[in-house]
Amino acid sequence: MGYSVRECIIQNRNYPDRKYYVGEGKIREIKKKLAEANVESLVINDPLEPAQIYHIERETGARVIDRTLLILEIFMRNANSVEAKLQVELAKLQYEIPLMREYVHRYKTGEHSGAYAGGEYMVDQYYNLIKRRAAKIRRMLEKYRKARELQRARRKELNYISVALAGYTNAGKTTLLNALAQENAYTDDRMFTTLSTLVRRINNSNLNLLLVDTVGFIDGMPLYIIDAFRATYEEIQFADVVLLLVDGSDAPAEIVRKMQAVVNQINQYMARFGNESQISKRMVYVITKADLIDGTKLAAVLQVVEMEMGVTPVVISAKTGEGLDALVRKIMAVSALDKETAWEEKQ
Ligand SMILES: Nc1nc2c(ncn2[C@@H]2O[C@H](COP(=O)(O)OP(=O)(O)OP(=O)(O)O)[C@@H](O)[C@H]2O)c(=O)[nH]1
Ligand SMILES: [Mg+2]
Repeated sequence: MGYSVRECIIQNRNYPDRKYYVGEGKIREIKKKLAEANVESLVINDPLEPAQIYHIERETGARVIDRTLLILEIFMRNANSVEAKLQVELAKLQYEIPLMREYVHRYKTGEHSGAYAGGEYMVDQYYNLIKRRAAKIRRMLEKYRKARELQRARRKELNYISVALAGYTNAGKTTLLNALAQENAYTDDRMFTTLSTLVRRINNSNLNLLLVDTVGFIDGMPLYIIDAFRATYEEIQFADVVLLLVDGSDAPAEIVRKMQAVVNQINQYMARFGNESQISKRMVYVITKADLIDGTKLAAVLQVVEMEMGVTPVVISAKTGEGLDALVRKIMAVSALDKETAWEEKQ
């Protein structure tokens, strides 16, 4: 987000403090540091309870940005289509409603004063306004979802095989789409560069493959963000083949952690919205940025992934083109398998 980081503070605890997240002594220490260094914001790398945000802000006077709000800020900065903007706004409202409730509660019980000069009535009014806005956005997003559904049906009629580019944020999804479809979509070494889906046909006239770029995953992403982006994640749910991309230039343990985060979130999504559980059969694991890894590290990565995830990933570099042919072959094999299963199930 362009913040300059003054200091990182870590506290070892068995569990987070209910009131301040860190201990009471620690929060005073932080308060002192903030005042001395003239720092305005406190970023906390975990999602916080509304009451914790309230207490930390009240104690330190700093603006608290928890992990969820930071993700939302990045989303807000990067949303550039009408649909993505609405999705982010909805997620932001979902974030704010419980926080509002917390402040309203403190206000009503007299614990907090001044923040809502204008009185209880105004607060209630604002609260209702937020709820009405959220309902309105949901209705608008529903129209986009319907439109996507129609597009998918049309693609199916034309016998296209849809391939969703899913995976951790910054894994190289858009770069792969650019390489396979000779497209020029915007990529960047930052998180959540892509917030709108983009559908492109693969640049090979013999194959009816459609690539669908999607929003990346990150661990600790709350379900209501996934919820708000439902129309986007549906592209994964209904794809014939789902590529699960993870950055190969990370450490092996990090690669596994990211893969697990993505799989968990897709499973969470499917448990909520999906009615078929066979998505794992349609998944292809892809290790990206092979040009940044040497042979020894690659062997270590493959071993850890096979051991921990029980899968053999395809290794590619969108930059050099390495592994792209093998990936396309794998996609064709998985989609053929899918058709066979569907046929068998029908019998
Ligand atoms: N060296 C190397 N860099 C790559 C490769 N693929 C992607 N990158 C870089 O990785 C960064 C992220 O790439 P993107 O394609 O934007 O990643 P993404 O998965 O679409 O990211 P989000 O949309 O932010 O979730 C960019 O700086 C790319 O240039 C690759 O094969 N090799
Ligand atoms: Mg992208």
